[in-house]
Amino acid sequence: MTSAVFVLNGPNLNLLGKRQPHIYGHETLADVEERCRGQAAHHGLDIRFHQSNMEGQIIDWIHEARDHGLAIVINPGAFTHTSVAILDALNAFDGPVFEVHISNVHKRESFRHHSYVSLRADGVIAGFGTQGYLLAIERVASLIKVAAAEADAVS
Ligand code: CA2
Repeated sequence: MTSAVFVLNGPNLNLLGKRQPHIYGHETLADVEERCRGQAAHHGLDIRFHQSNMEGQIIDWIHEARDHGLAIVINPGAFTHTSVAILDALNAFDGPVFEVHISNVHKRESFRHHSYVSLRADGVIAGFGTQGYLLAIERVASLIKVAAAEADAVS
């Protein structure tokens, strides 16, 4: 059964707000989760918010989203630039996928300029700080409203 927006976070994002605030800001991941939940609730959407430092765990959550996910918002962390396995898992998910990066990866080292996940993502947000997560949820909500209006129109 499809019911929630999956917000997935990759390695080291558990350190958000605790190190490197000049790059990633002062908010913790718990703060981001709370804001995402508020934004989603405003649109009547549920959230499943997860973080893992393990590639396989992220892949398992993507598989879970195949049955229970309306959309995936993912900040894959450094796996963005390395993981064909996460790309393959996302390719097996049918709904919208939005890739979020807190920092502007294109302004950083060249190894951050390539993303495997972008080959699947329907949209990419980078450099908007943690607000990027909220913008992605906003986009998911718009897509769901349009789909519901189209379904109404044909019924
Ligand atoms: O800008 C982003 O959101 C990134 O996905 C963050 C990844 C990085 O490898 C990507 O190139 C861009 C790193 C996440 C590490 O997060 C930390 C947060 C605070 C302190 C240390 C690491």
